[in-house]
Amino acid sequence: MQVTVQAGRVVRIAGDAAHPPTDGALCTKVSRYAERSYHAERVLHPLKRCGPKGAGRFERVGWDEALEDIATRLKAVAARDAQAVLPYSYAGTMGMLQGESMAARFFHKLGASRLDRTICSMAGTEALIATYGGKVGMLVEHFAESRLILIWGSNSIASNLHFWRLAQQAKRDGAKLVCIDPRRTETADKCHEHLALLPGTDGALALGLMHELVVNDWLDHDYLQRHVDGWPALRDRALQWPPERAAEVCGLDAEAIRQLARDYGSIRPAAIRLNYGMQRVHGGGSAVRLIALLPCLVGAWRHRAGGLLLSGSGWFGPARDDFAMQRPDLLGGRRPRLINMSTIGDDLNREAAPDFGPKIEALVVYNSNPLAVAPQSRRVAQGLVREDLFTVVLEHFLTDTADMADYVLPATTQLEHLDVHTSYGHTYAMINEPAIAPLGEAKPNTQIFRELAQRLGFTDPCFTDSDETLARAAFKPEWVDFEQLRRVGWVKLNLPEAPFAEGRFLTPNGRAQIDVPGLGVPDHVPNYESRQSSPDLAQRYPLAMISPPARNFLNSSFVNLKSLRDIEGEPLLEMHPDDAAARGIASGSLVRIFNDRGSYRCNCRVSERARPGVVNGMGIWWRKLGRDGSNVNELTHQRLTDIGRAPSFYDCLVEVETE
Ligand SMILES: Nc1nc2c(c(=O)[nH]1)N[C@H]1C(S)=C(S)[C@@H](COP(=O)(O)OP(=O)(O)OC[C@H]3O[C@@H](n4cnc5c(=O)[nH]c(N)nc54)[C@H](O)[C@@H]3O)O[C@H]1N2
Ligand SMILES: Nc1nc2c(c(=O)[nH]1)N[C@H]1C(S)=C(S)[C@@H](COP(=O)(O)OP(=O)(O)OC[C@H]3O[C@@H](n4cnc5c(=O)[nH]c(N)nc54)[C@H](O)[C@@H]3O)O[C@H]1N2
Ligand SMILES: [Mo]
Repeated sequence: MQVTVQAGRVVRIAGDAAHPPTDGALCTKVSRYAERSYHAERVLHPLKRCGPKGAGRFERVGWDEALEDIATRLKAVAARDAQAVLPYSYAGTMGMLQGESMAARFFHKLGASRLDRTICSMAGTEALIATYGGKVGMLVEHFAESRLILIWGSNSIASNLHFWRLAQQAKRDGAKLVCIDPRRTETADKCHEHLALLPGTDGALALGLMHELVVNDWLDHDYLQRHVDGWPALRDRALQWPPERAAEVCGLDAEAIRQLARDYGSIRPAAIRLNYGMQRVHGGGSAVRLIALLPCLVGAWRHRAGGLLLSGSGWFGPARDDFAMQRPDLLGGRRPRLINMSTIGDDLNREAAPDFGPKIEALVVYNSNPLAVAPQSRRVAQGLVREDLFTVVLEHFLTDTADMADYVLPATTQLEHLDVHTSYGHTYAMINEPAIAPLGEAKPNTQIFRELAQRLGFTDPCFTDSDETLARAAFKPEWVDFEQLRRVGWVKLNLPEAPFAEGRFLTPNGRAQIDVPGLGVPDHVPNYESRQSSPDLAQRYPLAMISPPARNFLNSSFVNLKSLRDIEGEPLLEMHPDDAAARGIASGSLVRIFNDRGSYRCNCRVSERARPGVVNGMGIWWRKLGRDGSNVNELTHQRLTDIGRAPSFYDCLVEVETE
């Protein structure tokens, strides 16, 4: 991102044409980053609650007063049991400095509860690690040369624009594009085929494809034999999944599955762009394991434009120096409990118990908006409104979560602070130089935790490291030369072009793993909530609801930008014409979506973007900008995925009625 500054003010933001992965393009939302940073509602001074808990009424206070009071409160809680303090952070910024550097040091030294950061990607992450030994895959640039691309559980045009450019290039050169997604997305519109399967049935589809690859002998026996452990067991399982059976589970035509298998078995090189959308269901981990094995069956890895990419963030593993940044040694011998961020709703409401530990008494939120993004938000709200919970939120805006705080501390945006970044879509390390001075009294997260550390009497010299020092320590110099990073803006990791052409996966024996200790041979795992797995529930709530990102928001970020909100319109539910007709719902009318967990009112768009039986609750709106102070997470639940302890946002039954 190139930022033009005049008289200390940002006047223009543009992509950098010299940066290969982005090729000069910014997505709509990030191109509004100046509007976001100069927003009239930016929090620019520390704020202290002055109304009832949760009312969002604050008065301006000075930094000294705020930090002194926060330090006193945290000290008092920690004196009883530091585990009663919980940090809560995620993807607001994914920078290594303003994410988990000084913050991690601070909470390690304090001995606070540790946060299990599962909310986005953990099912897929652990599935890839089980299969390949790391969160690694194809290098994204090589998709441009693929002849067949399966875009699987990803609305790339909306959420992965830089990959989409490469897919389009392949398409122009004659590649076939297939989209596998319950929703007819903008991306599906532009693919040659679209398989609109039921949510949470991807594992069954993968097994149906494998069945066809086996019975037609479209297999790379040599690759399987040399580079994969456990194939016979998976072959036996696949033989139990003829396309008719898979089609029944997936809500597809058997012929569509046969055709996809024929393509995948014959077109070379074949690439899969898997994305996290498909792993937000009960069986998400198993489904990723199955899909991740497909390239081994046909030997797709032999070519640099073949294989699979879910996330390549694991390629940065050897390059990052997380130990230096986060200093887990500050824990000493302590091993504080782990709280799963995806069950924050329940955990904020738990009393002290032997299998839980102390009640959560203090919560420090940064880079996240849990009240909007965590599942079953009614429970999250119930926890945050507790009078005996002390909550501090580091933010740019008064989000739904910030409204529940005792203190809101103004944080800098990426225009105002230094950071370094990895990526999960490409393999370039990047630097984020500050373009302007902090606005108002905002401070970088690092600085806020530095000052808190000082007030808590943490004298270890690591608590005075500057951002410059942190940035220099983030990467190992043999991987990323800091001077080059500074000079150019990015450094491409030195990686093999076709990393698994000769096997050499990151597992201990270098072979891909099918029968994994503790997990067994992967199988289709049905949703918690579906017509097939919970027929009684489906009687009352017959529609499956998914809640993928809105194109013009980034999770719950950017929802408060008028120019983007004007494009999105208002909170929206897409419903298929048949389902709408059965309920007497007209397009554009107000509907109530409900289940046993809650209800949410929004506008209904009758549209074939929704498949029969599935409704699409778009985007993560701020609750307070929705209709009744709620959003789609009012309906989701806190049950976890089969692997990785992650939320199953898209595994959710509802009913819809007109208002
Ligand atoms: N514009 C925009 N871009 C974003 C984000 C954003 O909020 N907005 N979020 C960022 C973040 S944090 C992440 S993790 C990534 C997410 O990146 P992706 O995982 O690629 O997310 P989506 O593009 O939402 O893809 C999810 C797609 O999966 C589909 N889907 C839902 N359930 C299923 C299922 O059971 N099976 C299959 N096959 N498909 C299913 C949805 O309809 C949707 O089209 O995107 C990042 N980019
Ligand atoms: N129903 C449903 N729920 C979902 C999803 C879904 O698809 N459907 N997607 C899930 C996914 S993939 C993810 S990753 C999570 C994301 O959930 P979060 O990580 O909570 O992401 P955001 O909602 O974008 O909130 C990030 C907040 O961080 C703030 N922020 C940004 N930069 C900084 C900074 O430098 N300092 C500080 N202090 N604050 C900063 C922003 O202002 C913003 O309010 O949501 C999950 N929730
Ligand atoms: Mo995410």
